[in-house]
Amino acid sequence: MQRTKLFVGLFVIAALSGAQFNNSVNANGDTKFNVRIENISSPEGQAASDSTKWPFALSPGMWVVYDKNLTLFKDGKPAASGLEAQAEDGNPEGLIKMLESEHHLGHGIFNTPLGASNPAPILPGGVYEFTVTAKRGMKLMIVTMFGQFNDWFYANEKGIELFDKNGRPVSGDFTSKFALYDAGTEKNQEPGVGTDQAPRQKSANTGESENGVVHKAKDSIFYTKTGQLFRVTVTVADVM
Ligand SMILES: [Ca+2]
Ligand SMILES: [Ca+2]
Repeated sequence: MQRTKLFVGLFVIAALSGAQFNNSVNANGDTKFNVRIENISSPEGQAASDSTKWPFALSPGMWVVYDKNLTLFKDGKPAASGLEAQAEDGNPEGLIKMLESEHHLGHGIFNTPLGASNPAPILPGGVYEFTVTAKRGMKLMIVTMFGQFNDWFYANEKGIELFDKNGRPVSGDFTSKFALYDAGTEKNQEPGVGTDQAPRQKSANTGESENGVVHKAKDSIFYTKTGQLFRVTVTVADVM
C-alpha cells in the first residue's frame, strides 16, 4: 500500500514537471523568463559619516543572454567606455551598442521602476521587472550601477545558468551570483554624499579620472553584502 502511494506520488510529480517543461518552451525552442530586481535595503536609508541619511539605490541597467563566452568587462582590465557610462551615470546604452556591434545577442535595458511611468533608479522597496527569452544552454548577465557612488556597479560576471543539466529551465533566487565592482574610471568619494556621484554631480561624466582597472570591491565594504540590499529572482514564464 505504502509503496503504491509512493509510486503514484512520484508519477504525479514527474507528470507535473514534464508539463511545466513543455509549457515553457515555444515552437522555436525559446523559453521566456520573468526577471525581478528588488531593492530590499533598509527604508530608513544608510548613514554617512556626518550622519546624513541617504537611500541605497540601483540605477537603470542592462541584460544579455548568451551561450558561449561573453566579456563585457574583466577583473584587472580597464573598463570599456560603455561600462564607464553604466557604472558612473547609470546609462546602459553604451554596453548595448557594444553588444549590437559585436554579438547580436538577445539583450535589453531595464530603466522604469514597476508602477512608474518614467525611467528612474529603484529606491528601497522599488522593483525593476522585465522578461528575457533564451534557448537551452543560455546564461543571463545583468549589470546595474550602485546609484550613490562614483563608479561602482553590480554584475554577475559568470552569468546565471537558465537551464539545468537536463536542459530544463530553472527558477530561483540568484542574488548570491552578483558582486560589487569598482569600474576604475572615477576616483572614489564617500558613498551617498560625494558631490561627483550621479545624484549630485553637475552633469554626466563628472568626477576625477581614476585611470584604473575594473576590480572587485573589498569584502569589508558593507555594500558587497548583496543579499541585504537587493534580490534578483528568475521565474520560468508560461509558453509565449
Ligand atoms: Ca573608482
Ligand atoms: Ca561622476
